[in-house]
Amino acid sequence: MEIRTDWTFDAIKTIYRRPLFDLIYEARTVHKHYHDANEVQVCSLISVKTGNCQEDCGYCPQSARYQTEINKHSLLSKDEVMGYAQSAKDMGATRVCLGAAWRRVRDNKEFDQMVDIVHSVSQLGVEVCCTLGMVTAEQATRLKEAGLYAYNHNLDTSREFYQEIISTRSYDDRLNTLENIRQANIKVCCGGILGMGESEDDRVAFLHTLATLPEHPESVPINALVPVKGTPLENQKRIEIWDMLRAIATARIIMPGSIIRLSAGRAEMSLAEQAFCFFAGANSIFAGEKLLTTPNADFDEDMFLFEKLSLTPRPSYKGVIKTTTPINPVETLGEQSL
Ligand code: SAM
Ligand code: DTB
Ligand code: SF4
Repeated sequence: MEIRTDWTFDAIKTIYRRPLFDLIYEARTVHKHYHDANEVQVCSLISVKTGNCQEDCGYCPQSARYQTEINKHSLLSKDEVMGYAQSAKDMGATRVCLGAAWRRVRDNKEFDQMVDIVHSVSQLGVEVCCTLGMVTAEQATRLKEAGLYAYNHNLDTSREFYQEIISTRSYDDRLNTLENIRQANIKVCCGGILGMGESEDDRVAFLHTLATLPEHPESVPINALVPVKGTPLENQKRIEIWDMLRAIATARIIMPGSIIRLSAGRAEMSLAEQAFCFFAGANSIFAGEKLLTTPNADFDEDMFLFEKLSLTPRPSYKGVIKTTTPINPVETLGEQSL
């Protein structure tokens, strides 16, 4: 159960293909050695700049190339963002992710403003994550100095399938930004989307790429595609829960110390399906009425589920400690009760 970055594709495929109950049982065992077993982190998303993006990501309602019904707006003021961030904190979020529909960060006034926003939000005592597109090493360093905790930059799928979904940038562009973030000593948040029409091998290859990066991303968002009207993927069939579970459990086993975030797509999942995802190793959600542009799961229902499953919110800035004994072991029954 050591943390390894030398996984082979075949080893991961074997894990992924195991009988589902065996796969989840192993994932749960690994989970209990690396994480407080019944903790789930509550995060919040704020779309600080929405729409008009130059990229052509086939899943994304924010690309300027597609006709979608979103509320486009330029970069929000610091006061507006602080208002949303404070509400997110009040609701119980310990991590706030600021998303901008940019292809890449440019060294201009807007970036200066973004750096200032990061600084102020980090003063609230929440983990601040940003997702602003491609960044250089220098830009990453500026964000780090402003107090940025993590940067989200998804690989989204396998290298092979990537070009079917996006033509305006390459997989290597993504990897390059991830390296710049690492160099700046910012925590890496990198995951992907399931249900874009990729094959099982694409999913395994995607997980393989994540688990063989020089260091595992500390945070791995697993999104189920939200098909949005007007995007090329609007008619994609919803991913089956069984495939979500396999991907989450496999990610948990091969990247034991990472936080696996059950991200987009929860609004379409039943509470029982979501509970199953937590059991398979997911330990974070985005809460609040919206993701970036699409509706999210209902907050009251999230809290209801936490209560039913006796889950507690994970505090901010919590590191990972590997123990030799499971954290929160199930108490064994005494002789007399048998
Ligand atoms: N522009 C930046 C970038 O591409 O890195 C940041 C924002 S982008 C919206 C962040 C991530 O949201 C994408 O990498 C993708 O994984 C996810 N995403 C976007 N649209 C989605 C959709 N319709 N369903 C599920 N996930 C989606
Ligand atoms: C991630 O992997 N998922 C979040 C976060 N990182 C930025 C975004 C999901 C966006 C879903 C589509 C939307 O609401 O626009
Ligand atoms: Fe732009 Fe990011 Fe959407 Fe791609 S995923 S179109 S880069 S906002």
